Amino acid sequence: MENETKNLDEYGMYINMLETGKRYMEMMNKYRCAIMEVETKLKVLNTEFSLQYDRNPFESIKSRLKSPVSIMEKLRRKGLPINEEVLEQQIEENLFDVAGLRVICAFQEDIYALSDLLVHQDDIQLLRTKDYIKNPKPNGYRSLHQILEIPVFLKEGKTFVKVEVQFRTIAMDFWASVDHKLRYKKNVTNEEEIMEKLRICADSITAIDEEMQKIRNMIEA
Ligand code: 0O2
Repeated sequence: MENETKNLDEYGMYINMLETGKRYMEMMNKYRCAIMEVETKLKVLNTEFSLQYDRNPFESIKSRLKSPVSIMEKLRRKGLPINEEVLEQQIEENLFDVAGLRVICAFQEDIYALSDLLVHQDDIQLLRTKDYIKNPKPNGYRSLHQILEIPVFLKEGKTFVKVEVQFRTIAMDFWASVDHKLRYKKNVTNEEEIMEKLRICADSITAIDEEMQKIRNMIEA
């Protein structure tokens, strides 16, 4: 493929463009604003929940802008042609997680309650859902991923921006962050055994999440 033949200097040139080019800084700023919009919406829902039900549906929110290196790696992984003329368009049309939020909830039921309230707001369009809670990945990964499109109002007018929101429980987040760290360990000889152990841990964590949910339901019955 054309992009696979590009050398590292060219790759570096695109990273530099994304880091310092005015056009790309403006593009990244749209994603930054979109993160702020969605975060505010979630915080508003959290406040309303705590007034009505005396509990917070989420414990914390983390957000991040995808780094230029990760953007370029993902475009390459998707096999998309990379050149200066189409770079901005390739990013906007094919990468849905440049703006990313991770919402950490105590209980599984709150994940669905919160995401339902969010995606039904009339300025939000839900573009895609990947429910890795109902359909876990083979390695045991669980999270609800949703791609939203929201309007961002800039001085030159309204623009629509895609944002990825990942919802998971505290326990799922613990598993995913340990899994993420282990992925970067090189020269692992017993990879299959480790994968199997991680999958077993993911299943145990799910069993605990389900028990915790039952306990809350008993308390609130
Ligand atoms: P980072 O640094 O977390 O952003 P698509 O968006 O459909 O084009 P993709 O990216 O494969 O393709 O979509 P998917 O599967 O919905 O989501 C990928 C993201 O989910 C990853 O982001 C991780 O954040 C998370 N994720 C998915 N599977 C796993 C897993 O097995 N373990 C862990 N720890 N996280 C996972 P990135 O792109 O890896 O990077």
